[in-house]
Order: sequence, then C-alpha cells, then structure tokens
Amino acid sequence: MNAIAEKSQLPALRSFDVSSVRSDFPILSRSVHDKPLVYLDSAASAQKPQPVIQAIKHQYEHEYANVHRGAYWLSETLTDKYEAARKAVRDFINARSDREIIFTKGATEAINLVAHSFGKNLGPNGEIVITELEHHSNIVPWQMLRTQTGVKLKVVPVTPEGDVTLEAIKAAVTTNTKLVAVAHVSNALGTILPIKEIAEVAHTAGARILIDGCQGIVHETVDVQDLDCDFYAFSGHKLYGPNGIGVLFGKESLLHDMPPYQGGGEMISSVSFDHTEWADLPAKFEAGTPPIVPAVGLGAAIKYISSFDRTGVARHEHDLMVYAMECLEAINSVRLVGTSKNKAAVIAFVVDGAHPHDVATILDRSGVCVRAGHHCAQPLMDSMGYPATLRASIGMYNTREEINALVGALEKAREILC
Ligand code: C6P
Repeated sequence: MNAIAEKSQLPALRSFDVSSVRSDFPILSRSVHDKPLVYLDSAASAQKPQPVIQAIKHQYEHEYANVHRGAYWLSETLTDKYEAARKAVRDFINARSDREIIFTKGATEAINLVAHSFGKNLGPNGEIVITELEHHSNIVPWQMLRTQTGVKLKVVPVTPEGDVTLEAIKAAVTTNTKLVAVAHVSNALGTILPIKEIAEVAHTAGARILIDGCQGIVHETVDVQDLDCDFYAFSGHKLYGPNGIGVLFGKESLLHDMPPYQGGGEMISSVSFDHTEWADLPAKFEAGTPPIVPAVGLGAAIKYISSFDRTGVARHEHDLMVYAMECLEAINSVRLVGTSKNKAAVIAFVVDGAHPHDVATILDRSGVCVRAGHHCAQPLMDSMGYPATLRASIGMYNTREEINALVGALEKAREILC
C-alpha cells in the first residue's frame, strides 16, 4: 500500500473536547478528602486514559510471556506488540528507523546511557555544555562522567525570566564542545528552549546535541529529523503512558558506533567465555528482559494522543496556562516564577510569607494536587534565589473550573498561613 492510500485509511482525528477527554481518565472522577480531585501535577506524572489501562490489563490477562525468546504463539504475539510500540514511537517523533528507538526505563536511564556509552571518549579536553535550568537527570550523569574522564562541564545561565538565549548558548559553545545537553521544556518553569537553533549552533561547532525531552514531548510536536537532534530522551509516564518505560532516540550512525550500556541477555548475538558479539540495534542497548508491558502501554498512549487534533490540545493547554497565570498574578502576595514568553503549561509560583510545602499541604485538603519543592532542579532554584516553589502543571484534561478551585484553595491557604 502506498503512503497516500495508507493515510486515507487513517481514522479521522478526534476534535478536542475537554469533557469527553476527562471521561477517558477514570481517576479524574474520584474525590480526595471528600473534595473532587483537582490534579495539577501532570509534570510529575500524568494520569492514564482508559485505552492505556485496558492495554496493560489485556496483556496481563490474555497475552503475557517474555519477548524475543519464545517459539510459541503467546511470546510471538507479545513480541509483535512490543515491536509495534517501537514503531509507534518512531512515527510519533518521525525517526528514520526502528533501530533508532531504544526502550529504557525512563528519561533518566536514557541520559545515563548516553553519558556512559557516548560520553566515554569526550574527556579530558572536551567540554559538555548544559544550562542552568536542567533537571538533575541532565546534570548528575555529566558530573559523574566528569569524575571518570575529566571532561569539562560548562553551564549556560538563564535570564531572570527563565529563558535560555541563543546568544548565551553561542557564548558557551566552542570548538572544544563535544556535546550540548539541554532540556526541550523546563520542568520547573515551563520555558521552551529554542532547540532547533541550539542544535544548529552545536553542529556548526562540530558538537552533538542531546535533548532532554521529558517535558517537551508532552506539550510540543517533536520531529527529530527536522530538529536534527542527535539524541532525544523522554519518559512514558508524563505522556499519559505507564511508568517504567522511557525512550532514547539516537541517530543510527552514532548508536552503531557506541559500546553497549549494560551487558546481559538480549544484547548479544553470540557469547563464549573468550568473546562476545553484540546484537544489532536496537537490541544492543536493551540488555535483559525489557519493560514489555509498559512499552505496549506507551504504544497505547501514543495512539490515544495521536487520535486528537494536537493543535486543539495545545491551544487548550496554552489558554488554560494564560488563564491560570492571570488568576494567580491577581492574588495578593502570589508571585510567578519563570515568565518566559515562550512557555508550556507549567506554572511555578511562590506565596510571600508561606513555605511552598505548607501551602501544598493545605491545597491538598481541598483536593488540589500541586508539587512543591525544588522540582529536581536545585541549581536553577539556587540561581533564581528560591529554595522551593509551588508548581501547577496542566494536562490535556484540566479545566478552568479546576484553576478556579486552585485559586480558591490558595486564598484559604493564605488566610491560614500569611
Ligand atoms: N520530572 C517532575 O516532577 P524520569 O524520572 O526518568 O521519568 O524523568 C526525569 C526527568 C528528566 N528531565 C526532565 C525535564 C524531567 O522533568 C524529568 C522528570 C518530574 O518534574 C519528576 S522529578
């Protein structure tokens, strides 16, 4: 079948309607502390729609076995589904080949894989450029690599609004730069980084680029060929999929030349006591029994997300973010943290005179879930002068009524604490 015929057979996209979306997420109809659940912590982990829950249940109830090992129907059936999930990821991010999609247990493992396998030969004269707003998962693996190899770590500062400018990137990247490792979207502030332009700067200097897409994949459409990124890492659980599954996209030529990350079953083509041959991609980087059912669940999540007109989803999230920021700014003593003009639906703020953890605990009594703390971005918090913030993060299922509930609960918290 040619591509046009294939396309014409695709089901029509679901237009975005938040109440119909909400009915797909069973947990959203529950209450907490006798109050309707208001879940505003999707950046920590998103809730799961019925098709994902059903896919997982179906696998364990009807089609469970190990993959790539059994010469029997159950194993072959699940192997096909596991590999279909890989194809779904490939199409979702427009990778060239299945061989470029490595399943990991999350974004953290994906970045560690690159640090371990690609990073080995970058020191002692090479430099890795990161930014001040990185998640610890895109800082600590490079620090560990620095200890092992002597590679230098350069940190690009953020502006007071929480932006990373191209000028600052250009100032940091030199011919010594071997890798630029940056977030697509900051999980702590919501800032969207100009990753396509950063990739160009990196490549012009002869460096590679890794994008930590853990937050970006949720809010942005990702085309790894158009971005021309060398590595793109993300987790399934923020993308409405299960936890325990993540993805490392890597350009095939790079992955081909990199040594394996872990040794064990699955990643070999032959083993003797004297010598072991690695398997081809992607198996070379998937040692041991992989996260089989989580991968199938991620495939179901991608199918679910892709069933929508994603511009409708993006518009909804953006409108809700703008509404929430306006409402929060209007509350006496609430200050927004991170006000980039280029921002995804993650809103950080503080309440003057109240500790974020205390505020979050009071919000919880009203059924409102937000995250409080350093959001695994301690260096960013330090540079912006906040030990902790509150963070409300919006998913495709959130509503204006829920933002109003947040505002009402915040007013209560202020009365108690300030
Ligand atoms: N951020 C948050 O509340 P894992 O834990 O491997 O699934 O993802 C790590 C990670 C890496 N990069 C970014 C930009 C992230 O946001 C995260 C996860 C969650 O913000 C949990 S700390």
